[in-house]
Amino acid sequence: MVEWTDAERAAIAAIWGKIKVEEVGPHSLARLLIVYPWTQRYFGSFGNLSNAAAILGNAKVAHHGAVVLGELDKAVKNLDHINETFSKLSVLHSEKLHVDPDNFRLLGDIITIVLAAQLGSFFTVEYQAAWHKFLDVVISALRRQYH
Ligand code: HEG
Repeated sequence: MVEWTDAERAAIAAIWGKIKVEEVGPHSLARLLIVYPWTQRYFGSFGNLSNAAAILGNAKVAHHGAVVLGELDKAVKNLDHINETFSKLSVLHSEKLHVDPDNFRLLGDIITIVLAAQLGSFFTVEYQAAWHKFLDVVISALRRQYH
């Protein structure tokens, strides 16, 4: 069971309040596909992913990026029950989508980089630490149903 300090809860809420899901989500997924090209293999139905410009301009990537990031809202609102919140999503990624779980960490790191660039000095080291812990718990919940 994860324990959160009041400062961590406040930091996660403050960061989440600043995140524009429709901007950060699409941009983060596009970066994942560009920086780690092997992740494209899961998105064969998304059309043209042949170069960075195509990925950045791909409407399916943008839409899915917003869906993925938007899902984190559930974790933010259920900090004490993240495993249960994501148990079905974990089964989906493991048994149906067969996503290598290492990719969750890569996406988490990319989201953090995009946030740092967008939030600038607001993203203090204390905030980064709380955000990193939050993503770690989310990632561990998504990995949970892998076996
Ligand atoms: Mg996943 C579908 C969330 C990482 C590949 N992902 C989904 C869906 C959600 C979601 C909410 C839609 C589920 C549904 O339709 O019922 N994904 C999600 C989160 C994270 C994550 C919260 C990590 C923070 N996903 C992730 C990674 C990959 C991936 C790292 C691959 C590199 N997701 C993936 C694919 C689909 C989803 C291929 C199906 C997309 C589609 O065909 O529409």
